[in-house]
Amino acid sequence: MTSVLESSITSSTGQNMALFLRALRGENTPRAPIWVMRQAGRYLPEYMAVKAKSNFLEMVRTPELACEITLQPVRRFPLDAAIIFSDIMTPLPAMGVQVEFNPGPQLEPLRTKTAIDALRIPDQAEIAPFLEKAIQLTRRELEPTGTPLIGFAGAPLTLAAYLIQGSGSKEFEDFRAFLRLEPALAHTLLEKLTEVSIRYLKAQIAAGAQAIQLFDSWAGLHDETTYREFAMPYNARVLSALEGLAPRIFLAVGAGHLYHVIQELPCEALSVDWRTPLERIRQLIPGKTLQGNLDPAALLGTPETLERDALRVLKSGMGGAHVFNLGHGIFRQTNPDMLARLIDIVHGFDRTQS
Ligand code: 1CP
Repeated sequence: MTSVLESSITSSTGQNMALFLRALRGENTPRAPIWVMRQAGRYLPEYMAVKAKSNFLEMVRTPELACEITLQPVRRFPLDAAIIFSDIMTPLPAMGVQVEFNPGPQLEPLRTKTAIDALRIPDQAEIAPFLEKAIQLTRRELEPTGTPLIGFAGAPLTLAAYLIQGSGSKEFEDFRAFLRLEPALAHTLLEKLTEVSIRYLKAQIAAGAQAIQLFDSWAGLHDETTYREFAMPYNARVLSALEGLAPRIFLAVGAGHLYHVIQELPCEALSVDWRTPLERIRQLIPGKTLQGNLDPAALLGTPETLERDALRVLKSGMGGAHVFNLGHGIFRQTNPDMLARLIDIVHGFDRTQS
């Protein structure tokens, strides 16, 4: 494994990296720090080279491999943060749920009282010891540059979507039906997922994660009443359990109709997808760090359209703390050179002059 030290000496990362944590603390930094959701993954040839010799679960469960893959994007690009290579499904096997990936998660749908009652709530140390090890290894490797490392988990209702549906889905209609047909069972499941997520995130922070992101990737499926009942209390519990331990980023995808509800959540930063302009959220929730929100498709355009789109996001992030990111994960067709270009644009944008 090459050390990140070599690549860092020539970059100004030591100074830049701290920017990410400063922005999460609410500082209106002179330039926006940038990292990218799914920055480790299939658009990188070096990721595909590891993947050719291994499979996804083995990569997640082998600390040396997870560390290596986490470092790949920060070696190649001057990113302002790393995110540990794992998955939102990682805590499920310790609860007694078997998960396979092809390439998305596949599991036995969990829809009966017996199956939900049988779910275990493992001790913190039992949930993902391999992930704790991967975080420790990665922190050691990142030490020379000071690049902060992000830990993450799925929001309880997003995890429940996969558990009840049994896989990814466009509409998640079986899951949405279940919330109507078996609300009490859904709450029992969400209670368990909340407790495990708290332990899972505390374990990541104890191992060295310097910020955490809670991914509510399927928030946009729900109307406000459903979201208030099945998502908000659990999101609030996970986030408040981490108060003071590490800065908290909350991501909701497709949630333009929910921000007036989401704004009640205890977190330092809100990650916004590309459908809602940042300035609208800034107006609604002044004082909160905003993360986002370039359409990942902007990286599939030309260098000129990328610059136009990125500058629009940078301007829209003014007026408060901003962490530049995509609105959701990077597409696997993305040419890595376009990401390099985006980082240049973000790093070249002086927020004190604009
Ligand atoms: O074959 C492969 O290469 C596996 C593809 C893959 C990868 C690279 C999966 C399967 N997960 C991951 C890594 C991953 N997953 C990361 C890595 C860290 C980084 O960002 O660099 C993260 C943060 C996740 C989180 C994750 N997994 C989310 C939340 C983020 C999001 O995109 O909304 C979700 C919904 C998942 C489930 C999942 N795991 C994998 C896939 C393809 C999916 C989506 C499945 C679907 O809904 O169809």
